[in-house]
Amino acid sequence: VEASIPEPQREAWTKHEFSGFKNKEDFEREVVRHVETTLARSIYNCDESAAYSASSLAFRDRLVKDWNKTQQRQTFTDSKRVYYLSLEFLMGRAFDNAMLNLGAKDVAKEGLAELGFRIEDIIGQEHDAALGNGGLGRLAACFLDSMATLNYPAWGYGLRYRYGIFKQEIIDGYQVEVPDYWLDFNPWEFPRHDVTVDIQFYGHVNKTQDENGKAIAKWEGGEIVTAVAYDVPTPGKAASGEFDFQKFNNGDYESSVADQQRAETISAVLYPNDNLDRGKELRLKQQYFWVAASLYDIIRRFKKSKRRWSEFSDQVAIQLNDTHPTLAIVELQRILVDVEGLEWDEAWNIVASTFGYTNHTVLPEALEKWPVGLIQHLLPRHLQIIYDINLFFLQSVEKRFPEDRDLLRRVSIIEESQPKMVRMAYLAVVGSHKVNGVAELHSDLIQTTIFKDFVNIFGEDKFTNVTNGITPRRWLHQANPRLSELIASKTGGHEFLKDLTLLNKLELFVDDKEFRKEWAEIKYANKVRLARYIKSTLGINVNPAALFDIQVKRIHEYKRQQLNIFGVIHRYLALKAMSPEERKKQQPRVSIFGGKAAPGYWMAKQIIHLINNVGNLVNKDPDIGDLLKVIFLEDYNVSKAEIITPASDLSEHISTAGTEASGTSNMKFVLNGGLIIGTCDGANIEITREIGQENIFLFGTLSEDVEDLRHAHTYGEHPIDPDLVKVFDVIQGGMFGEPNDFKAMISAVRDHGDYYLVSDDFQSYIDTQKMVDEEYQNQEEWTSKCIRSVARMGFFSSDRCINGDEKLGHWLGASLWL
Ligand code: 4GP
Repeated sequence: VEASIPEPQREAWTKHEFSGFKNKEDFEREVVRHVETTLARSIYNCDESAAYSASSLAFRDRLVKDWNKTQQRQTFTDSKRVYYLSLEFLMGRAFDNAMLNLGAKDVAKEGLAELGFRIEDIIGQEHDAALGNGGLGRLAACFLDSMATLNYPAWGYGLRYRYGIFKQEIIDGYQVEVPDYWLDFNPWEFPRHDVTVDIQFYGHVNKTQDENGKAIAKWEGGEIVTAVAYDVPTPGKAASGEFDFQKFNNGDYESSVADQQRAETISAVLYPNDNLDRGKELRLKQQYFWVAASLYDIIRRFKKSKRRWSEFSDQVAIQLNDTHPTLAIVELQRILVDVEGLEWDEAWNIVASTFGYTNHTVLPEALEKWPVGLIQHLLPRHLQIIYDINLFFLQSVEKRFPEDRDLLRRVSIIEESQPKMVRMAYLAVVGSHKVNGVAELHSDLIQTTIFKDFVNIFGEDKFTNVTNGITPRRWLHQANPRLSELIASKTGGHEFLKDLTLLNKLELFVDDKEFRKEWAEIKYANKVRLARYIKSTLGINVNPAALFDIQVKRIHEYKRQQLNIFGVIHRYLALKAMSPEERKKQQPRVSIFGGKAAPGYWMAKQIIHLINNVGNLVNKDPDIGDLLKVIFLEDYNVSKAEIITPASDLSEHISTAGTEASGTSNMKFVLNGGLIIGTCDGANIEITREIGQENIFLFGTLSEDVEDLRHAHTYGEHPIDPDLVKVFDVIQGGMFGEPNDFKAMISAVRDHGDYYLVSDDFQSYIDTQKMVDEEYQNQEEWTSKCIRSVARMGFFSSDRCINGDEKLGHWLGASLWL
């Protein structure tokens, strides 16, 4: 390990090495010191915000010690590194997570109490780091947690957006977007102003020859934007080893003067689209800026080890989180050929064995394509390389399948459309050694639909499945501390947080009445907490004893919040038609919604509007009272999910079969002791396999029947479900406000082919909800189902995704990434 301090002076360093706080007194001293010095406040002048700043700095100091050691250890052992490239990291809050993963929350809690603060209030001061849209970004965050906990030498590379996903406000029932400036105080990052790299855009390519007649391409001119590195250490659960190396310095970087103005606009804002590609030039700029800077850093680290290029892919694994970083494939080829002087084939072998690609969706509107002309303009050399990659690829296909002319057109990286487009997913497949989907059904689907031809060309082994997972540290221990304690008391401590399969020990206690009672009490307390939150934010009283039915996720037609709200209207009409005696027998329910719509997604915004308008009427209806409440929670995000998830009795995962690649909130809800109503889609199928079909409420069309139904809608008769017609009638009659506002929603089902099969699935949805009501009456049995389900959720830890599955021979950690 390099170190700049000579041997004789090191003693002084060792003697004064900062060791972090160890106990309450130390912690308090650190907090007071930070308030007085770092924050420059006079003593006793400390509000909750300052207390948060100082406490998080105290933890950061401790964290960074471990982190430095980890870095040194990794440099020393010089083993293969994993680089996770993701344009989104939906991290949420860091403070609580850091306290828990360092095992020092009690110390902080007592220390803060002595200083005059409640730890919950201090935790609540932190701004979410919301640099992601939804599932894809949150998966990246869970993977970081797992990689840190499992001690992998891993880095996540992302963009430090100044504005994360917008803040959602609901005004008169409509979504309004407010910019989310989150960087006013962020103690968790380390700016590395000395680690900068110039990134080039535009310009032209100059082709010359060297003295041996070898062609040389030089990318010249254009515009330079300087990238500055920021480090954000991720604490793993009980991480760190006993290594005690000297700090190594990393001051060996060239600095350069940045054109601040332009640089800021590139990384200013996260594109707010989930499962949707918008093809904006600035987005392409963001992508290249980020992959070029990341590769620079990756190669810099590789070069330190003084190895040969042929060893690159033994030392470096780069995982592409969706196609957003696909330009990294082209950029690495460019660096190897143009800058390092390798032959094309040699370079390509290195490239294609370095990258792995994860696909997250089969929705056609989400598959990324860029106009050839745009790439030509912005990245002229890269376009040439893409054309060459495509040429050599198509030549190899032609050789193997000389008869099949149409195949070349189908698999070409260049789509011969007007304008011509670069198909990023195809480029990612061609340039990676492994391609995975995120749940079994999804991985099967990509192999039989969008990548079918590529399976023929490259063989089945290149394509695999890694079913998503979630980190139990955040999504059980942090979000549901009481449940975590109860589980620990029965399974032999908190070991299950690092080996989630240990949850299976809970099966022994399913019939234990006392245990069930404690379990139910915790669920009730979590519902009370959510009820209080609803009261404080919306002013609406909900009864915690009612069935809490929750659907929180991005608003999208394929996720079918419209099916849910139509079902709620159907329930309301049914209740209104009952006599007061009959009503008394009904199961009270609180229907809770939350989620953002992309600002330009008009239909999704209509859905939000309808939900709010239904709530407005139903919640004030004296005939209904506690029997039905309809809640739309504003600005759903990670920290709110931590309150919402533990409070569900039932959660909804009701996408049209074949559209939700995996889903991960389904896993979070079950892990927190809630049941699911869902379709046979994404990871719902594997959840069912694990927990047993008697513990889940499945309904609706199967994915293999979806295409036939769509065909029938378009070319045959498409009678709308009569109960759904009644729902449409009251909406159109103005029961929930101006009918015109909801015209498009209804017409999508009735007049435009019902692409998402809302009408087809309506009746089975209603029937299944009825079953839910009936089963909920038997609370003892319901609780047993919840416990059994949690006991069987071990498979869904994100640790399994990183480590691979024991039974399958560690195929992700060991052979896919590393
Ligand atoms: C999401 C998928 O929609 C979701 O099913 C999956 O669980 C998640 O990725 C993580 O794999 N996809 C996106 C997207 O967020 O933008 O494509």
